[in-house]
Amino acid sequence: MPLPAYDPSNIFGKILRGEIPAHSVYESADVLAFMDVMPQGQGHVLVIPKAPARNLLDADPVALPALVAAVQKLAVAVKKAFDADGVTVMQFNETAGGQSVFHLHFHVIPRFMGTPLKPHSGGQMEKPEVLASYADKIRAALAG
Ligand code: DGP
Repeated sequence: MPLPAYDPSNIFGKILRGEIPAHSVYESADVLAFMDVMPQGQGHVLVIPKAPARNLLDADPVALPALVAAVQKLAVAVKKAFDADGVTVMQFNETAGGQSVFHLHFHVIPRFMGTPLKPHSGGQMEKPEVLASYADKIRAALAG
């Protein structure tokens, strides 16, 4: 089946255009990182390219090095920010692949021994003040 075209009305497209708010933690010319509103664990960050791409299947390979470098930067930062034991990086493609927002993104989640992840897109919205406190810690780790 052919891949549908990128639809700029997706929620991450709106965040990129500043049409809806997000708790941003990192921005470069190519990439934005912000807190997931339905975190699967404390400090769950999403890293997205600014260039339009539905997912990894249609992304311009030219955009990937900067994106993956940012994923690494955020993985190191969340591990430090939360003194985590490890970090899980996830990425989903198309509905059958578990994707629900159709702008390419990587999930970066600090992990703690013995603490399972909450369900993916579990529908549990985190309180804005909690997301803001996570974002503060990650920005501090990036700055330090
Ligand atoms: P995926 O299934 O990989 O497409 O995951 C999409 C993630 O996006 C999911 O973990 C929940 C998160 N999410 C959904 N809507 C919003 C939103 O409006 N703002 C933010 N920050 N995250 C969102």
